[in-house]
Amino acid sequence: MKMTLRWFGENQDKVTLRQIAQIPGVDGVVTSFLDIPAGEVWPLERIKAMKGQVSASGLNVEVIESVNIHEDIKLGLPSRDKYIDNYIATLKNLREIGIKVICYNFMPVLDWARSKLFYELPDGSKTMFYDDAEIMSLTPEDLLKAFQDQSDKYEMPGWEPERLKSMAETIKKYDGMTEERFMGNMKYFLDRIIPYCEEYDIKMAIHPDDPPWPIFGLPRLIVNRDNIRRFLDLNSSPYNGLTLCTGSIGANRVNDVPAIISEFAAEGRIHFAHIRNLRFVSDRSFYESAHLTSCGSLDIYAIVKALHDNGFTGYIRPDHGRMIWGETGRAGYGLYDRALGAAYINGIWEALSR
Ligand SMILES: [Mn+2]
Repeated sequence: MKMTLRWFGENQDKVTLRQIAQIPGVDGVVTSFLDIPAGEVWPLERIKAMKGQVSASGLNVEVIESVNIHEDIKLGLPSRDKYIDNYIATLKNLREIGIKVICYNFMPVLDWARSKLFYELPDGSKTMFYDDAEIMSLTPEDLLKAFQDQSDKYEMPGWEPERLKSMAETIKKYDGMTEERFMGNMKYFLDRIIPYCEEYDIKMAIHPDDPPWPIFGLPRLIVNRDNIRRFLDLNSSPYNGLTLCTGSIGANRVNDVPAIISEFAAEGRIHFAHIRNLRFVSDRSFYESAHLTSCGSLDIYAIVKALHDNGFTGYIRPDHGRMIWGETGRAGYGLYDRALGAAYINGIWEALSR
């Protein structure tokens, strides 16, 4: 297991590489270029400069989160081939700096959703809150505006204003999109890129849908054990794998997260794990708690044990944390609570390994 922390890049993150390098047991960062629109080729010079900067801090960079998928690929439009070619060109450039895993998602139009980005808990810490009734009462435009109003001026990944400018039109294009056709579009994408991934030794790791049920009438498929199985069967190469996000899969209380991890880790299909805890307020309403099992509704010990006992050798990062000790910054991505999460997960791992 290799412990990492997400870092959003120069000028995109208050948390510095130096701070990350000082967290015990964190060897690397997971990063991206938020300003490059989906569908464009990532320039090799920028990739190399980023690698140089990360290495100078004594950290590795072997995971990219995310290289986003152009909407035309998800929609299965004729223009998708051009964007898939660009995706392959980006993979080729990322191979040059030794990238091993790409985290991505195949969520239509909208990425993750929350009703509050800085919900204050009784102890004064602030965290993200999801309330399904509230989300369902909003239009996608309302939600985008709510995100922008709350985000403390940071551009939220997946909610880039540029990408969402024509959100209503893009959502319309999904009219009549069936699950079968959507799965077919996933398969088309995978079958074209996976041979290159094998050649470049870069594993694809799809992130589950967050929350794991449809919002705004759009299909969302990476939501439970059976659908993950269908997805992995679309292309049986081990290079077609998962980012197992405990908070996304765990948001549906029917999902048995440790069992899902055990099954797919044993098959070598989990390449990257996002570990966070949630506390349910009701069935479809929760906030993101501190990582400890005792702080939330998920059994983080059982989750880490499921990875450990099934031979997981990939990357882990603590997922969202709360804002504590007066810290401000990018919602979910402060330094302190995530550092505590990394230390906690490292502690469980060490105990399991001894
Ligand atoms: Mn996640």
